[in-house]
Amino acid sequence: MRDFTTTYFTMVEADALDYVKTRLSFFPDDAELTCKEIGDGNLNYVFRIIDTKTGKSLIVKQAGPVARISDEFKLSPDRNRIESEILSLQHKLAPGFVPMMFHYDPIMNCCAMEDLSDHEIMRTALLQYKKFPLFADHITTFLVNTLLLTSDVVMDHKEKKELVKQFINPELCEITEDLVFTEPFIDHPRNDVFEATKEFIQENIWGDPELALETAKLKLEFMTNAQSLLHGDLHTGSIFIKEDSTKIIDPEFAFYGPIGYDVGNVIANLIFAYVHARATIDDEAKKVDYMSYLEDTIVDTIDLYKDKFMVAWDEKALDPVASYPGFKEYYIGKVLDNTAAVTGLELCRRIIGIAHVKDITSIQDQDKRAAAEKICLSVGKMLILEREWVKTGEDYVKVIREFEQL
Ligand code: SR1
Ligand code: MG
Repeated sequence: MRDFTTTYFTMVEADALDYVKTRLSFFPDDAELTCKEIGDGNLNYVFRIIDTKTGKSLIVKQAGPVARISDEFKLSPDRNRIESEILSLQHKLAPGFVPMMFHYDPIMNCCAMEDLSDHEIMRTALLQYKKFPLFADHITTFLVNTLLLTSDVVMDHKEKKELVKQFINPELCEITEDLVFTEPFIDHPRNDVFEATKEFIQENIWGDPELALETAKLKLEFMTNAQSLLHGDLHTGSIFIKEDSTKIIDPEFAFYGPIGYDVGNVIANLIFAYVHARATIDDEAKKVDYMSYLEDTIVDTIDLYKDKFMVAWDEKALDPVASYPGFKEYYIGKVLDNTAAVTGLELCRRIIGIAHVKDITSIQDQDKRAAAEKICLSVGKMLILEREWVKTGEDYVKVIREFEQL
C-alpha cells in the first residue's frame, strides 16, 4: 500500500480504496468495499466507494496536476481546498443544495463527500427530455443565498475581504478568462470549430469589431468586480438533480466575481438543452411540449431570481447605502445586464472554444447540428451586444424566438 501521509500522487482505483480504508472512518471494519472511477468532467478524478454489504457509499474527489481534457492546462491541485471550503460555506448559506463534505486532505489534494447517486447529472437528464418542475425555485434560492449573502451590501466589509483572500483562484480564473472571454472571439489555435459552422463564425463572430469590444469590457468586469463569491462554473453538468432535490456540485472555479456569471451560465445551459430538443425530437407535439417546458424554466429562473433577490435585499442588506432610494434597482439592473451578457458568452464559447457540451455534440444529423450551433451563436451575440434591454424572463424568450428558425 502506498503512503498517503507525506507525498502527493494521483490515485488509481486501488489507491482510493486503500485511502478510504486507512484514512477515513466512514465505513465499518467489516465493510466489503469496491471502488470505481466515475469522473467525466474536464479536470478531476472522482471515485465512488461502495460497501456492497450495506449499500453505503462515499465519493472521493482528487485534483490532478493537469486537466483531464488536455495536459496543456497545468493547474494547482489547491483547487481541491477551494472546493472543500466553498462547499462547507455554501452548506451554511444554502442548506440542502450542496453535497455534505466529510473530509479534506491537503497532502493528497482530495476530499470525501456525500454520494449523490440517487440524483442524476442535470445535463444528461435534460438530454433525455426529463422535466424538473422545482428546478427554477431551487436554483434561484441557491443563487440568491450564495451570491447576495456574500456581497458587500450584506456582509461585514472586513469579513468579506477575508473571503476574497481565501478564495483567490488565479489559475482557474485564467482558464475562464482565456476559454470564455478571449479565445472564442478570435481565430485561436485552441478553438475547436465544427466545419459546417466555420464560415458563419468567421463572418458573424470573428469579423465583428463591435462584438470584440464588448467581450473586452466583459472580461475586465469578470477580472475586477469582486462582487460575490461565485460558484464559477455553474453549467448543467455541475448540477445533480432528481424530482424533489437539486444539488450544486464542482465549485472549484469559485472566486469573488460578478454575480451575473453564475446566473448567466445556468440560463445558457438551459438554452443548450432547448436547442438540443429542437434538433432531436421528431414528434412535433412532444417537441413543442418540451421546448415550452424549457422556455418556462428560463423565464421562471430569471424572474424568480430577481424577485427573491429584491426580497432578500430588503431583509438582509445592512450597508447604510443599501436603503437609498433607487440603489437596489440600480444594483439588480447591473446584475441582469451582466447575466444576459454571460449567457451570450457561454453560448458562443461552448460552440467555438475547446470545451464543448453534449447537448450540441450529440446531435447526429450534421445539418441540424450546424443549425443548432448557429442559433446558439446568434442568440449569444445578441445577448452580448444588447444586454441592457434583456431584463426579464420573457426578454430571453423573445431573443431565442427571433433566431429559432435559422
Ligand atoms: C480546461 S477546463 C475546460 C472547461 O471545463 C470546466 O468545466 C470549465 O467550464 C472550463 O472552462
Ligand atoms: Mg466542473
